[in-house]
Amino acid sequence: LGPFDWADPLRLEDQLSEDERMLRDAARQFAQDKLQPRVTAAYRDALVAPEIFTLMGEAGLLGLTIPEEYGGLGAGYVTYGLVAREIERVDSGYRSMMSVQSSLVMYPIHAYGSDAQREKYLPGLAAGTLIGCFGLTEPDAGSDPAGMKTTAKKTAGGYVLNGSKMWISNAPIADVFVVWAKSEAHGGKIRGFVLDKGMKGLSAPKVGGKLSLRASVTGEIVMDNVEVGEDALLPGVQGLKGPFGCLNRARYGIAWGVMGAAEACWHAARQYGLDRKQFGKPLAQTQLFQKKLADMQTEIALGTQAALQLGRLMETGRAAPEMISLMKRNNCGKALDIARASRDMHGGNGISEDFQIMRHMVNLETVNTYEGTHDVHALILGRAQTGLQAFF
Ligand code: TGC
Ligand code: FAD
Repeated sequence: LGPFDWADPLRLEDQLSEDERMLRDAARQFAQDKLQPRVTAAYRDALVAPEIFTLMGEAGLLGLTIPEEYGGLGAGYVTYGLVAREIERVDSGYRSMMSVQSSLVMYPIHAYGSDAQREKYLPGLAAGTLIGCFGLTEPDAGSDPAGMKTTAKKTAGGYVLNGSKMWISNAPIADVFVVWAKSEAHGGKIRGFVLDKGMKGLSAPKVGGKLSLRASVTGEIVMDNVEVGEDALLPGVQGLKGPFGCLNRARYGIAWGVMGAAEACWHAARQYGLDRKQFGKPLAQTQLFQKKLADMQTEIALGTQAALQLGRLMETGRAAPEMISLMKRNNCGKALDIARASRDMHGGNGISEDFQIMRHMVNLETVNTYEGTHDVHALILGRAQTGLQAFF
């Protein structure tokens, strides 16, 4: 038998290629050098920071899986996951900014777009000089996106869009809007459109009063008779599988990302327990404290190992959406439990911004909800194993 590394119990490190480790290390350095120093103030003051995109672009972190000819790195899904984990180790909001840009904006333009759309948008999105957002959710259609009310009506030269989207990450600072609407000309099927900031009738007011994910700006998208040409339509997909194809990638990234936030909370709890003495001994020398650390270590080891397996399946075209639901759901739920336990283990300090745990904990409430809630993914898995759908 070999040695045991408490921080990497199942030797995840040995299972990565040299290139994957190199890109992961570069992302870790970027996250610690450029994001960590600003996050406490960014969160407290809900600072809107478009420059994060150009910093990420310069570091090569946007559209990692997109081919090099469009400004990406042509990297694999394991690398994408490892990078998400490093960014979310700092803050879920920063990972959110990156995942929306990469999986929800660059991916559909690359996978479903025309050559002209790819050339127009992808290089700027990869560089972070253009910021993208993805509008699926509406005020009355969240878990049930098929209930959306946004419409696209055919005109002589294109379409006119009407409707509103709610809870859209990046929207108030976005240049490029990927929005999903029911198109009359396509039998009411859902189609994707790429809109540009400044179009007449298009606005993206900020959603205020957010107590979670405060380092990432969220908005509405209001479309009031927005006229677009035929060239705004994403030609390569129709139906809900369009947005879901993007969500598969983003949900997979979240399964890795939340493990970064969970690791940050776990390591902090361990160190706090070693440093702080009560009743004449370190907190970490109590049975209850050690049990909590062991639970964290176990869930993170299993969660990252399973995320790696899912990434390998994605890279070889063998991943199913239900696998992604399983991993998104479980890792988000476990990360939230770990953050809550770590908050508790820090005592009063656990509520202070200086210790960072409460920020992670409150962020993870959002991550557990967006991209399909914990319970909605349970229903997807329940349907897959019973053949009975329980949504309605
Ligand atoms: P259902 O009948 O299941 O499917 C309709 C059509 O869609 C296809 N499909 C998928 N295709 C690819 N991948 C998937 N994961 C797919 N899931 C479904 C399906 O094959 C079918 O295709 P077709 O050709 O037969 O028409 O649809 P339903 O209406 O019963 O759906 C129910 C449910 C619950 C599964 C689904 O609506 C759902 O997942 N709801 C959750 C909504 C959600 O995730 N919203 C996310 C919004 S974006 C966001 O949160 C971004 S936050 C990002 C950040 O800041 O980081
Ligand atoms: P609802 O669907 O109303 O759900 C409320 C509760 O009911 C949940 O607990 C849910 O699990 C439960 N529920 C729903 N249906 C059922 C059922 N059939 N059976 C049992 N329980 C059920 N969306 C985008 O399109 N783009 C974005 O960039 C984006 N960014 C976001 C950023 C933030 C900060 C947040 C908070 C959300 C974001 N979202 C985005 C929206 C997000 O995807 C939705 O909030 C999410 O899908 C849930 O929808 P809802 O809020 O309408 O909740």
